Amino acid sequence: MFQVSSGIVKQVFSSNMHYKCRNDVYPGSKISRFFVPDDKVQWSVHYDEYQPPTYTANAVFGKPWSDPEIGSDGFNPSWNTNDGKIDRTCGSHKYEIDCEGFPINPVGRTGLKGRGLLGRWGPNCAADCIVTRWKRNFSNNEIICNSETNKGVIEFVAIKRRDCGEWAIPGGFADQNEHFMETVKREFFEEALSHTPSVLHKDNVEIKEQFEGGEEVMRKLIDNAFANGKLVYSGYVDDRRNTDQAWITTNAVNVHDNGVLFNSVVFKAGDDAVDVKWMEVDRNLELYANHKTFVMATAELLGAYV
Ligand code: RP5
Repeated sequence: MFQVSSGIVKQVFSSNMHYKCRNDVYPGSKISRFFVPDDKVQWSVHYDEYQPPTYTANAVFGKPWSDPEIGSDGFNPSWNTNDGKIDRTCGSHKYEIDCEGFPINPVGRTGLKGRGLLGRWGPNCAADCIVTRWKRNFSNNEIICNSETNKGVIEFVAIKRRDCGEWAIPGGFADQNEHFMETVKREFFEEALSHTPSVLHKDNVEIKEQFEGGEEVMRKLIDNAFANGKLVYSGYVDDRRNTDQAWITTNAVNVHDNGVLFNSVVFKAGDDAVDVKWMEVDRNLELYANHKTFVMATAELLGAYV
């Protein structure tokens, strides 16, 4: 269905560390996580004192996008598999299930049990897109190069998250049965173009005005650009909502524009985003979760300055 070429696929699992889901008050709550120092993150290291609190936000229960409690009648999740509706895989790595039937965070301790704000036990599949273009000189349209490395500089579309005010790449959770290429496109339209698929209709006046050259043409160009997207990262996200028993995974896709397409698009923040802009790739970037890793993998793939 989708031709997804893989660039540099980076996977972050047990050999790596997570930071953003430790040692803080859990978002949207007053629950403090149990303190987990760096050297006690890995499950293989004994931490006899470890007694994390359990928390699942009320908003999670009974939603179409959330699981029932572990042990509930009729709830028999197929861990580590994609049953066609819900993807419970975690990249190419398998996660363990404890003796009480709870999936175990593959990176390690987070200081909290339960699901927090996440709907699924174990992996919660998201998808992210890194829409890039070369940074060009306005006067002669030449690519601007970094003076030390002489490599071209790229810019990417960043959104400011409504929940925490941090800059991020556009992304969101996959709907049931949804291929991640569909998720990235949908999320990009929702967060960076302020349009949900329901209003992406060819007779929509607002979108016609937004796109020079006609909405139909622009839709095709954007579809083409996304169809040529390259998978740059697949795996664990160091998200502040992760717990010992529920965590976010993503497929991050690069959509590179050689300069004609997204220049004619007026970005407008929508849905979970309050702002949107082109941001330059730089070593000192600060982004939500581990989105910087995905952006850096993209720059590497494009042979750009990192
Ligand atoms: C991150 O949270 C993912 O990388 C994705 O960008 C995002 C999904 O959550 P929402 O933006 O839908 O809250 O972990």
